[in-house]
Amino acid sequence: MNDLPTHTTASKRHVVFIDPLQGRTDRTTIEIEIPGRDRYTGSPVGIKDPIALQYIAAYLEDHGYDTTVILKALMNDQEIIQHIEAVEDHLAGICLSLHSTYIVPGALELARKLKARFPRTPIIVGGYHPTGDPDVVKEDCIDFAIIGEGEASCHEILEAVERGTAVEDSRTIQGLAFSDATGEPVCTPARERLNFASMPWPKREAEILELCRPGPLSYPPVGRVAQVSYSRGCPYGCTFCASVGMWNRKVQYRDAEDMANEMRHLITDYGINNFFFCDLSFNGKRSRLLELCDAVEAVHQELDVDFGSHVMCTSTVIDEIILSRMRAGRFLKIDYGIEDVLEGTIDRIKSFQRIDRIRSTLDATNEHGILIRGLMMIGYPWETEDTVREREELIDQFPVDQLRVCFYTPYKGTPMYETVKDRIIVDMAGFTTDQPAIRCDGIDSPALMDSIPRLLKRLYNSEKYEVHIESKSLAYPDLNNSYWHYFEYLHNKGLMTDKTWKRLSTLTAERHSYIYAGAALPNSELRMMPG
Ligand code: B12
Repeated sequence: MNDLPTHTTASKRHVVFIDPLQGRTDRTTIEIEIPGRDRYTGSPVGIKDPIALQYIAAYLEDHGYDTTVILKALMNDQEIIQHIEAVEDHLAGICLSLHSTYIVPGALELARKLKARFPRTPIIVGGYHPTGDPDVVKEDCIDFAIIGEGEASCHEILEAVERGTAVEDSRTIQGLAFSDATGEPVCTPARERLNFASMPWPKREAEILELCRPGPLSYPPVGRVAQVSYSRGCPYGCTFCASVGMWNRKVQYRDAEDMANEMRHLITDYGINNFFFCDLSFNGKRSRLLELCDAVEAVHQELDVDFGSHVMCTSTVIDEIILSRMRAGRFLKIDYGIEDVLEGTIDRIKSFQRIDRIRSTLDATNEHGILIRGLMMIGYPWETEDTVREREELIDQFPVDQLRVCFYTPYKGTPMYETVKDRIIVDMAGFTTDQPAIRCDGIDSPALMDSIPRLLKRLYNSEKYEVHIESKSLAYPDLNNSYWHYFEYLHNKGLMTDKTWKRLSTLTAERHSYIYAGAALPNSELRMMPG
C-alpha cells in the first residue's frame, strides 16, 4: 500500500472514475474493441454507458464529493492525465473499473502512468474481475480493490485516506482487498448487500449517452440507449457465471415507480429511446416484473415518445401474462440464456433448464411479438467435432431472431473455474469470450472458431428462420423496421446470403412502409395473418 496524503483544502474532494474499455469512435457512436474478435459472434458491438461507475459516482456525490466519469474509448492516456490535472488540487482518488478480465493488462498500463504522475493519490479498482480475483492488488500501481458491491466500501476507504488512517482502517473496511507489507493480498470479510432501493440514480453524462447507440437488433432500431437497473443479483447459481461471487444470489429491487420515473427522466432530459436493463434475471420475481410493466406502460401513454427496453430473462419462469404485460410495457427484446441446444451440456451447467422448456418459451415469446436474442456458449471442456456438428443440425429448430454465441470462459471465482483451470490456453487478454480460452476434449481452437460463423449462417439462411420472420413480422408489423436494420447488418457481415437478405429485407421494408404510411396491410398480407 503506497504512502497516501491527508486532505486539508476546504473545497470538495474530487474522485475521477475511468472505464478502461477500448473502443473506436467517430464522435457519433463508440464501437467496443475486443482483442481476438476477428469474426462476428453476435457479441455486443455498441458501448453502453458505464452504469457501475455512475452508481458509485452518484453515491459519492451524495456524500459530499465531486466526481467525473471518463471513458478511455474517448481519450488517450495523455488526455486523461490532463483531465485529472485540472482537478489535482482536490483529487481524493482515481477509480478504475475492471468489469472484465481481458481489459486488465491495458488498465494496468494506464494505472502505472497515473500512479507515476499522481503518486500520492489512491488508485482503487473494482468490478467482476477483482471480485473473482483480488490478486490484482499485488500490482504496485493499485492501492485498493473493492470486492463486490462498490458504493459503501469505496466511500469508506476514501474517507480513511482522507483521515490519514488508511493503513489501520483498511483492515476493518468490509469488501476490501489490498496488499500488506509483504506484498501479499489481504481480503477483508464480504460486505452485507446494500439497500439498492435507497441508492441515488446513476450519475448520467450527456457526452457519453449521446454516443451510446442501440445494438444491431433493437426496438426502436435507431436512437440512444441507456443502461438501467431495476434489480441487483440473481437467484440462480449457474456454475459458469461470475454473478454468484458478486451478489451472493440475493436479489434486491428498487421501487417500480422510481424506476419508471428514472426512465421518464432519461427520455425527456437525455433523448433516450432505448433502455438496456443490466438486471441478471429480469423475470426473477413475477410480482415485481408486473409492477414495473404497469409503471412503464403508464410512462409510455403519458409521453408521445416511441421507446423500447431490452432485458435478460431466464427461460423457465415465463408465461402468457408476463409476456403480454411486457409487450404493453415496451419490453420489446428479451435475451434468453439458452447456453446450448444440447441436453448434455444443459445437464452439466444449468440443470434447472430443459431444452423443451426453452423451445416453448421461445414460441410463446414470438407469439407475443417480442424480439428474441438467444445467448449461447460453445467450447466447453467436453466439446468435440461431433457435438459441434450436432448443434449445427439442431440450431434452426430454435426460433430466435438473433443469436449470440461466445466461448465458454472460466472466470476465477466461478464454481466451474477450479475444475477446468488446467485447460486454460490464453493469458488474461484472451478472457474475452470471443476466442477459445480452454483446451477441449475433441476439437481444436481454429476449428472451434470456424464453427461460429457456420452456425450463425446455418440459422439465418435456413428456411425455418425465413418462415419464422415472415409470420412474426406479419403479426407484429411494428417490428419490421428493427428487422430490416438487422438484416442489413447481417448481410454486411456476410452472415446472410444475398438470396435470404433480398427476400427478408424486401418483405420487412414493404410491411414497415405500410404501417409507416399508417396504411393497413393489403388483403394479400392480411389473408396470411395467423388466426
Ligand atoms: C450488463 C453486462 C454487460 C453490458 C454492459 C457492460 C458495462 N460496461 O456496463 C454489455 C452487454 C455491454 C457487456 C459487454 C461485455 N461483457 Co458483460 N456483463 C454484463 C452483466 C450481465 C451485468 C453487469 C452488471 O451487473 N451491471 C450492473 C452494475 C451495477 O454492477 P457491476 O458492474 O457489478 O458494478 C458493481 C460492482 O461490481 C462494483 N464495481 C464495478 N466497477 C467498479 C469500479 C470501481 C472503481 C469500484 C470501486 C467498484 C466497482 O460496484 C458496482 C456497484 O455496486 C455481467 C454479469 C453476468 N452475469 O453476466 C456480464 C459480465 C460483466 N460481462 C462479461 C464480459 C466478458 C463482457 C464482454 C467482454 C463480452 C464480449 N466479448 O463482448 C463485453 C465487454 C464490453 C463491456 N463491458 O462493455 C463478464 C466479465 C467476467 C470477467 N471477469 O471478465 C461478465 C461477468 C459475464 C460473464 N461471462 O460471467 N456486458
